[in-house]
Amino acid sequence: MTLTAPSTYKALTEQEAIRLAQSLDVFASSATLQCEEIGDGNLNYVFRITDSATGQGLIIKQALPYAKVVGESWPLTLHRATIEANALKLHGSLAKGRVPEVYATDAALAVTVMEDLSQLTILRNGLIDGKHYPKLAEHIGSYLAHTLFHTSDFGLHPFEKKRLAAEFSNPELCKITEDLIFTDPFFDHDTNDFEEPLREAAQAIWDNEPLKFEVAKLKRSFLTEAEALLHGDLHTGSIFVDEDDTKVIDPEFAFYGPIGFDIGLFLANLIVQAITRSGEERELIVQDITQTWQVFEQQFSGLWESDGIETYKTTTGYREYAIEKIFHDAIGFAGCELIRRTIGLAHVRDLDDIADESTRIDRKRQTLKAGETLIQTRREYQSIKQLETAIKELSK
Ligand code: SR1
Ligand code: MG
Repeated sequence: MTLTAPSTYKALTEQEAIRLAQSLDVFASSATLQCEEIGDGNLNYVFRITDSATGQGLIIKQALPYAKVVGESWPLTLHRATIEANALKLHGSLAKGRVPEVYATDAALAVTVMEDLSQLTILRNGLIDGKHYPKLAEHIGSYLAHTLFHTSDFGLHPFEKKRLAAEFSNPELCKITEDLIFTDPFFDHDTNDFEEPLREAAQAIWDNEPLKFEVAKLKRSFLTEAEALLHGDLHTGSIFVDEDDTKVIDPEFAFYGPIGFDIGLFLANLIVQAITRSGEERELIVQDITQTWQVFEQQFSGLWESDGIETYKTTTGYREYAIEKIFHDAIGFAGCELIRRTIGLAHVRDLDDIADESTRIDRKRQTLKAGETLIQTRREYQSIKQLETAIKELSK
């Protein structure tokens, strides 16, 4: 689909977003279109355009030349819109049905036009409301297995893999993750943000040299291990859901990195939910964590057998070694995500919206403790059931 757009960047107004939508071959020329800016993320504008008569809609997402969460003082590449659109297309071809359809893109305007998913709910919002999504673990486990296997050297010719790694070079967005997940929360840095009662716990992290040594190793893995094309920011705000469907959105942080990173971020955001819930509701989330890993492991192993191209794929122990590395990396990355969501720059509503201060601080202390434990003990877990037991203990 062609987009008639100016050839230079300009932040769209709602009226301009409507005009852009009218230039696409989607709505009837007589249609009355309405526009609403619905972006609640940290970085972009998201316009929903709707035909008032039919209810038919589409999404126009536009990157801003700065990080919306901080303002114009934090400039940010517009190229992330192209990275996001291309990652959506590639991941959508590998994990069928799990990603919104891209209708059109414009690199100069940093715009992606895509499927409207407003019949679904952002997973984080649904989870905070106490909902449970029965297909979530199956869908995300499968999405992870297919996107990560088929973009790795296990499933892709090395020429194509290196071409993709170059295409998805994303240094500015990676630097955000390097700083906000792997560095700043582990030092007394001015980007950190936490309530005063957490200072002692934060200081204990900054003083914990063995912990920081482990985080340094995880950061090095993130910096250097180009294993597969990651989503790069797979938290529960990057997923739309309902009872039957799951769609992964927002891969603007996509790049070639360690396979365990996407898995770890997703699991960490479920662990936050396990910590904020109790009883049967907590049990359901813990089961989702276990099932996500089990589905990932089973399908990744299946793809290894059916589609693997690595000559060593049948060498005794190699598949188990590769999967164990992913498991231990994921647990460590989950630990870093738990800590940064608690004392770093970018928080989560799951914790911040707990109205009662003493409960909120207790839950945040638990999240920090869970993060530290997972980072430091990650190599001790030999099975998902062992990890499940630890998560139950840490979230009590
Ligand atoms: C300045 S961006 C802050 C966070 O928002 C994104 O969703 C990423 O998680 C990033 O770390
Ligand atoms: Mg995002």
